[in-house]
Amino acid sequence: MSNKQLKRFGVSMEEGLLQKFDQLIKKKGYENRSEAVRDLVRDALVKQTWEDDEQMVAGSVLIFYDHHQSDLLQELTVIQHEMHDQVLATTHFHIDHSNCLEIIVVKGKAKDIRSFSDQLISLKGVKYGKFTVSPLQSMD
Ligand code: NI
Repeated sequence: MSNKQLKRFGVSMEEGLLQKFDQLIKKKGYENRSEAVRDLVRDALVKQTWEDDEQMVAGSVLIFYDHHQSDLLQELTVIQHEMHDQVLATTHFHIDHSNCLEIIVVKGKAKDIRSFSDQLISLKGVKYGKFTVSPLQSMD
């Protein structure tokens, strides 16, 4: 039996909560409740994967920083070299005279990727940092 076969199930919820859900669906542009629920379930599954230390995950670390900050470029390079097996690509954008935006694509065990991401984002001079996780395979 294909696991892509659609199964129907009933969901009960308070009227007020359902109204808010329908408003959200409209705002986000979903065709129907089913598609919105599927995305919520996928999000929850990816989030759970991310919490399991040994799970393989892929994703990207986005960091925004001032390249004039002393030692920062050196520290960014050292941390990325220490994780050379997990870093798939790094793209650097010179946003203006001082600021840089860097996107680092990574793949590895959740615990290693989390540690890598935390190290980069917490560096002095990094003004904003965000990690986004992606599933490694389709969750259909
Ligand atoms: Ni730059």
